Amino acid sequence: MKQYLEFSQEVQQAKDNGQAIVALESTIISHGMPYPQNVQMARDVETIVRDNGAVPATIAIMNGQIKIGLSDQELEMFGSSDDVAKVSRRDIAQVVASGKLGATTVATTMICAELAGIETFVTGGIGGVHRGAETTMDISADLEELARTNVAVVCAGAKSILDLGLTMEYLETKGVPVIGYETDYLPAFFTRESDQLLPSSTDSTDGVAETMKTKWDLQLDGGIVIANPVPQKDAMDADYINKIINDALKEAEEKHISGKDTTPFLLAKVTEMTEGKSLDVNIALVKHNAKIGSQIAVSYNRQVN
Ligand code: PSU
Ligand code: MN
Repeated sequence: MKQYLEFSQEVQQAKDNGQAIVALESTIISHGMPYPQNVQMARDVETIVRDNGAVPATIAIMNGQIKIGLSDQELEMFGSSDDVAKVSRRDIAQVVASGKLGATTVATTMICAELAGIETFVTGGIGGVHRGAETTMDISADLEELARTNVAVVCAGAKSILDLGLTMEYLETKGVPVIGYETDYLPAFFTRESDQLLPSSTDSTDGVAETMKTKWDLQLDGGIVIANPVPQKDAMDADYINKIINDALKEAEEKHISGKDTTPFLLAKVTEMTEGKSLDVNIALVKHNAKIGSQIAVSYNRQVN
């Protein structure tokens, strides 16, 4: 297995020195945001992780290797190329074997982070149960991965392009803890709250790290969702963004968008229809997640060493 992993020098050094490391995904760069804001976001997030005492490891696939940590030049390539595959669990072997460029989703980044020995992962939003899943069966592989892979995912909840109620039901069935960070309700990405009351919440990053350690000490395999709402000053008006999301969903249906194209289509539509306003919010919340996630990673690292 190790033959497929290639650590950047920075991440290898962090491992050797026992420093806290934060995993970052690459699909958010290649399929989640437009160029060049995506590359700027990726660089800024890495800086925030470093400023908060951890080492960033952006994960992606290239030249038949799973890269743990990307150079500045590689970030630019993943952000600007339109020939990058969106890689979920089912696609990993093929993309690695073919030597092509692959961007890792939340599910795949969790798999690679676990292989690399990284327990904390920061992103924007997770995939979930899509609206209408009772007929389409479109349920993100991110949820199955959360059920089985031991990585904590710091996010701003999930977008209301998804059915948030069904997403919470699915996570409950699969035994995945969802911890609200300074919130009692599941954040809805662009807004601080949805109508989904969470089973637990905390305002302590040490407390989150303690729960991670305890869960895995108890051999309760699987991930943990830490739901960290978008900062108040950056949050969007719920009525405004929900109307746009509904219009985007309608257009996706009319155009018969399905499978792995659905989420990138909806993300791009929402960015377009808000004239970039949603992109600014997206970037703001990822940066906030990077700060809180790094603090969690540092605390976890201290507790296990
Ligand atoms: N949600 C976002 N931004 C994203 C994604 C989701 O707000 O970039 C990406 C993540 O990589 C996530 C993936 O893992 O989309 C989920 O895709 P799907 O719904 O096809 O499982
Ligand atoms: Mn899907």
